[in-house]
Amino acid sequence: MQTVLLYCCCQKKMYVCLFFSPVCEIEVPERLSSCYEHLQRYNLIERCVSVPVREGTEDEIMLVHSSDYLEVVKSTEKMKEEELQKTSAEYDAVYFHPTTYRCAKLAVGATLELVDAVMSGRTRNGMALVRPPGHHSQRNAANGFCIFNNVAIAAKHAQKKYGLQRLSIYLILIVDWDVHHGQGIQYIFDEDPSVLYFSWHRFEHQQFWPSLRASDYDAVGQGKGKGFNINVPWNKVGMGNADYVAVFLYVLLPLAFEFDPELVLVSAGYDSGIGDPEGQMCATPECFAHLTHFLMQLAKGKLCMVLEGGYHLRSLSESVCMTIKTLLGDPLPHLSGEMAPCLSALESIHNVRAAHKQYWKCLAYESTIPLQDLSTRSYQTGKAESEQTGAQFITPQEAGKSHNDEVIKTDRFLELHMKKMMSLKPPVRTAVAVGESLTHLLPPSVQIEKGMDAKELNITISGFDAELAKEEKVLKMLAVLEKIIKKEVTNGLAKTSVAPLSLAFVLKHCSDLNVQKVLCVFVGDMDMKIDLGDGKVLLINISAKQSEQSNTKYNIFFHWKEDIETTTFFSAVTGFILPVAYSYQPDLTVIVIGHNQTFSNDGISLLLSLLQGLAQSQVLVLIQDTELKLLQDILMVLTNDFTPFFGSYTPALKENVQMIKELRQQLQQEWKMLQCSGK
Ligand code: Q9C
Ligand code: ZN
Repeated sequence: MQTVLLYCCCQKKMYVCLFFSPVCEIEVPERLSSCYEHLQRYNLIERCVSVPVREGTEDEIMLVHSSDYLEVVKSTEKMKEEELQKTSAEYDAVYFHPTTYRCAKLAVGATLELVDAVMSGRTRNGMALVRPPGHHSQRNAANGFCIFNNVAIAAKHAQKKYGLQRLSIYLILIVDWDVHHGQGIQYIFDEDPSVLYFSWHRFEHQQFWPSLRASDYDAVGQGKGKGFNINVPWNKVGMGNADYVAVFLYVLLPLAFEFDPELVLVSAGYDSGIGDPEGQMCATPECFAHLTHFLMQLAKGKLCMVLEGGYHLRSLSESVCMTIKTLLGDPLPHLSGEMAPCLSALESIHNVRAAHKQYWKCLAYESTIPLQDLSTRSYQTGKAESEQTGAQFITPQEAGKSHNDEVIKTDRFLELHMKKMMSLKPPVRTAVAVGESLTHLLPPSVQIEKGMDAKELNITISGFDAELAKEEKVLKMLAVLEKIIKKEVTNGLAKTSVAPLSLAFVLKHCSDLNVQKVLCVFVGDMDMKIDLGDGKVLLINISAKQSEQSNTKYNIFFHWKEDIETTTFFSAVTGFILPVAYSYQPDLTVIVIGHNQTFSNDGISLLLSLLQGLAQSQVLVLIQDTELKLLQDILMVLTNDFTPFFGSYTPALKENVQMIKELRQQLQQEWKMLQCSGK
């Protein structure tokens, strides 16, 4: 399965603003050519399938826009400079050029080709690199550099073409991570419950463009569409990786999984990235890899990225590369910086959750009191919070001196960062150690471990364990582990008959090989305790049995009460396990899957899939003898051959939600990503 790339290259050096317009001077052709050059440099072009672009038709454009407006745009094709300027002035922050109409049609067409490639199953996912952007444009108006609403047209097109075929409503999720509010998309789907629109945006209590009341968190949709519009206002600049990940974990992902879309469209603007003059935010390029990875878990991986904003050429280009690399299934990069969301972000998260409580089961036990007052107060004093700001790298305030200094600093930072990042890709994805009887059932892409001898492995286990360590099974398992650590493979799986003992061997070997931080997740009815007290191992025990042991920072027991239906412990994954894991930032993840009757294969697969975002995707799965289906599901996730469906959403038991809440409170000083409220 592949990733498709659409690139509107005909626009090079053509479609520019011809007259003096300080507002528009950042929207330039180099935005696209720079992305393309970076993609070439990292050899990503040849790894994608390139599809030629076409013009969108008038009918397609009129899925969203009025014919009157279409005629206005069409008429600009023949205009002279003066007229162009006059027409441009009729809209907010827009410029027209004689090629605007043609380029805008190509942007629509490219987006639709992308959707068709993904919907037809010809490809798993893809990205359209287009200009002009679309998310501000409205039925009757151009706005904010946007002429036609590419993503909104794509949603209507997909519903028309693929919804009717199946005689059912076709649910679509639109994620708008551009730093501006895509008010155009919000207006178009405001009353439509079949399109869930999510947008985060620089807002600063309505001071920031487009300064609309309708951009705040309490705009939840109208009429039948109530609950299907999610706005996350950023009331401060300087938001960074931790803030973005926190919003995904606590707002977008729970709602998106409950919504269960069949297609995900992303208004992928990169003005929310570090160094952007419009956004003034601090998220690094690798953050977009993680956001992409999260979204790949939805809709069986049917994910279409469409470029919107992004005006710092280097930041934009590197972030686009990270996005495409992730779509292709490469290992994820480390997220840099301390993982702790800032107070202002926590307030926004709290407020959105409160505003949506009545529409979503996953928020049923939320508090309802908005924190507007608190937030307004901190804005009025205008002071940055002392303990944590979202700004882990370079805040505009910090750089302070001159814009130029800031740009240079950001550039140097990006250069260093990307060098590391792009070297990430072992030739083999998955190594497996299983008994002979199973090898014929393995997918062809996996490397079957033949086993090394103890000398090669440098095992220094002595005494009691020495004999056991010589066993073939153990040796094979350690060989897989060693390949992961040495980055010869990305991940691995080993069957084991005694999981706790195997884990002990694994941890000993990790320590010998100097792995600093190992995240261990135990799933099943076991009761493990490994608190070495040095923080080198963090153990999360997920069990249906109540444990006698009490929680410590590095030894966490997670008692998931048995459900009548098999539990997809989704809320535990996004609400607890991932926040702890992202706070810890491990170098290796070991997942042990024991005997259990409680947890569904879907739940386990989803957990594993999401944990691949950590530790540069280096994961070792130890699996105790269980059914073959689970083994196959796990291999499917590890090899990334295709994206499974992780089951539909079942709301968690009240006891379980309560348990998560308590654990979160208990541990949120230690693991900062567990905070999800500004209270
Ligand atoms: N004083 C996109 O990123 N700024 N559009 C207007 C007016 C316009 C951004 C400032 C920013 C438009 C797609
Ligand atoms: Zn933007």
